[in-house]
Amino acid sequence: MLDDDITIPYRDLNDDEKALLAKICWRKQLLLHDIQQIKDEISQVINEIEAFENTEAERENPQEKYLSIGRKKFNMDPKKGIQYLIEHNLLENNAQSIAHFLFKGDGLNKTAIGNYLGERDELNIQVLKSFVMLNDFCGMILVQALRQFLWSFRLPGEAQKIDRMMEMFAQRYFDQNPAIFKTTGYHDTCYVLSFAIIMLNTCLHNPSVKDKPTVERFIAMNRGINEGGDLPQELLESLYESIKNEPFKIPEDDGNDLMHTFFNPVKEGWLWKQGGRVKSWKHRWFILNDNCLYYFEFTTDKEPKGIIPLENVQVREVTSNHRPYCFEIHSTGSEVIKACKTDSEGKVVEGNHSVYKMSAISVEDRDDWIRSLRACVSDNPLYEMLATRRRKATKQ
Ligand code: 4IP
Repeated sequence: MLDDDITIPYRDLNDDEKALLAKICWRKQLLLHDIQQIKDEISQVINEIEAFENTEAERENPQEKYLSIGRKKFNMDPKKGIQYLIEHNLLENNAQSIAHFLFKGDGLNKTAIGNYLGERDELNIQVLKSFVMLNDFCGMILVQALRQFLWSFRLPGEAQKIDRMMEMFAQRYFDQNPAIFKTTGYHDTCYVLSFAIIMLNTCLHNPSVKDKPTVERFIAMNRGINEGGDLPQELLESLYESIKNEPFKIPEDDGNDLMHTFFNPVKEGWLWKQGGRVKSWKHRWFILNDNCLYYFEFTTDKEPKGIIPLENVQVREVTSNHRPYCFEIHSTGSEVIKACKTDSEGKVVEGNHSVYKMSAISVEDRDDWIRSLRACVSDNPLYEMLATRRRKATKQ
């Protein structure tokens, strides 16, 4: 008998033993094959039973079937889906019932929920109100409340819609946590702070943002937003820590809308830039940060060759006979764009450009630059919206 612990090399086996071993291996193969076959048959039977049970359930309970069709319709066209569910008595024709359905969200696509909640019709606005009211933010720190809210649907891409949704969020949070802010029914502070948190999230967790804000900078950025006064330092510190330790989870998107660019505004890379007076093209390394566009001769340079503050400018796609994938930063008036650069003698001088024409390396790269720049220029509707609120919150 062979001891379990002793391994005999194959070459030391005699012919009978080799034949026996071959037989055993073959049997094992057959056995494994049979086991696999049995497994396949079992899973087929399970599938058939499940399919049978589902049809039975639908036959017995047509509501289930209508509900499933209604959800699919909603995901393709939210209004039609809601209409369908109302017609089949699965929803009452009122804002509360619809809001409950969206809040539960079973089987619903978060983009579709966001689109429905963002519509301007009276019913949709009422549904949005009820939806926000279903959230319980009592005693939550603002970051937690934002996490919950921004995870329940995907914010749509239009500034007006985002504004309306964030406005209702801020009002609800304020109503449930009045002690945190000044007590005059004033929720602009909460609105401004919510966006400050969203931006902090981008800065801390977007790998292309090199200059990570410290807690002191975050506190300084939020000076005066509590009706002209400051929010408690401990509050701002706890918001900062929460975002630092755990980034926001936002529902997947197609990466092609305003909110996406707002979350990811920073970019860097090589571009060709045309001169202002002399129209030569130069290969420059660009960094987009803090609402400014910087360009350098080499990626390792400490000092930029030029700085373009993104104020009173717009960005557009253009064509050029000399280079492909061009876009332009142009002034909103007819004046020269405010910018500074280092001249050939190393002196800092004003720029001469009424447009900055750039050429990217591909269509995608050009479109990405245009998107990222637009998210940073101060006429971005989201920045406008925020600036208005900030003025109200700081009582300027
Ligand atoms: C220069 O051309 C470069 O293109 C400069 O770019 C540009 O300055 C100059 O614009 C342009 O005359 P030459 O080197 O052929 O003389 P860079 O500074 O990146 O080297 P900008 O303002 O684009 O930085 P004008 O406006 O000074 O002519």
